[in-house]
Amino acid sequence: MSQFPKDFLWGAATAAYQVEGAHDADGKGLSVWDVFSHLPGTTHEGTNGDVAADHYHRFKEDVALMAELGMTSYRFSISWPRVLPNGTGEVNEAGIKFYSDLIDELLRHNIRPMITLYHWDLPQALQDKFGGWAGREIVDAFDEYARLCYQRFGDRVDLWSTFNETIVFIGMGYFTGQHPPKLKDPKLGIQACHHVFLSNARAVKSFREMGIKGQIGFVNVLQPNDPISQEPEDIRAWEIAEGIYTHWLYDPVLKGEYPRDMLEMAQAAFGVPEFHPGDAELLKENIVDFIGLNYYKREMVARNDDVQGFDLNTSGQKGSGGGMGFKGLFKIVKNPNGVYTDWDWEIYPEGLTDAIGRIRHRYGEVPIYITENGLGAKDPIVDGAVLDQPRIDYLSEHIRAVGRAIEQGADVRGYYPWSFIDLLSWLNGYQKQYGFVYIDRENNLARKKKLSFEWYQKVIRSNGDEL
Ligand code: BGP
Repeated sequence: MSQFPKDFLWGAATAAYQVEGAHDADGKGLSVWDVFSHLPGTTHEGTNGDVAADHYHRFKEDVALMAELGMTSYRFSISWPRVLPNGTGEVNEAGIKFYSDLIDELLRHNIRPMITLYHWDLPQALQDKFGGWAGREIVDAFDEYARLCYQRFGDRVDLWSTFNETIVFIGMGYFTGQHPPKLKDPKLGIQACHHVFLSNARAVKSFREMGIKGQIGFVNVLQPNDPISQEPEDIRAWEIAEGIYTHWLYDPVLKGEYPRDMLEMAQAAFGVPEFHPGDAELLKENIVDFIGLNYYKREMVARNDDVQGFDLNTSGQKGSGGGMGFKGLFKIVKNPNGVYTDWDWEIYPEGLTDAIGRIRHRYGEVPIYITENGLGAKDPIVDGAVLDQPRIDYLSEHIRAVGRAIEQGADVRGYYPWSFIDLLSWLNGYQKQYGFVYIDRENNLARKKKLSFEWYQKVIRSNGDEL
């Protein structure tokens, strides 16, 4: 008997910049990623999302494949500059129509849409106007954008999340300089992060004020860090890492306040975040309905004897760089006994059960969706077939890990592997594949089902029994 509830959602995820292409079609404005990826030396061999999977033009074909796969939900993001080319003001009706048609197509196939409002493609116009997330004006701009989306799509969509992985777009954008806006300025980064939390709270408030029927959440990547040893210095380093990776990112949206120890540390070191009157109440009154949890890997934490104070160098791993400016207080090290992917991400399924357990321990019984989980690999093609057995192994172990969390009593409501189709990996181009569907980039972006497609079909059909 399956541990998964009868109405458990079996989905898959994508994000606008990584899948849509059509980066300047039909009145769309440029995003910070459209600009950044065209700067020399920013991405793997200069790859960008200009075309990506061309999902913008082929969404009907893609939704038909989702239906064939048996998906009951699809997590995708809206490109802010596609619907509001300047970030605020004039609406691009062609952009609205694209999402509206996509939603209708999904519903026609009984696939429940889950929308992410912000998956990193900020309108460049807002970056230029007031410094993007670093400017307080962003809070009003985001609210305007969120309201537009609720108004146009809220009649048909009942699962929403505001932000995807703040630690990554703020950490890599403001601490390590690997993402737009390419800064290494922790003070600004912490303030920008505060604006993200305020924007989330305002968008949650609007969602409720507008009476949208459904739930709204916040998505973080959660790598349960473990200390490399039980020595007190490593344990202390791990506590700080946990404070930054988890408490800093979930407390403001689930408890409506910052973790006190981390807040004191940030204010002592950088004098931020700066609060305006009403900020604390706004956070307190607008906690989210659910959390989305993205999980790929574990990271091991050790004391950092190499640097004094703050170190902004990155270990080269996404999500580990920067550590919100406190990386000097710990470092990420390799697990000598770990199993790693070709991109050096530790494969550790137990970590997913563990991550869910840590959330329940700190925040109680909050509904959880696993909004991303997957294996990035160069899939072998043998006689024309895409044989991604390692992906099947990875996903089945992680689904088992979700099942164990449910057995322990966790309220997990859905699972969205990353990703439905092969798409752009932000800094790694198209060579790091995640999809159930392969895209032949030499042959007019033809879609081809991988071995994992058939496997996931069975998983869904058996509600997680046949792994
Ligand atoms: C998450 C992002 C996704 C996706 C995934 C895989 O952090 O939310 O957008 O990119 O990671 O990461 P990568 O493409 O770097 O392997």
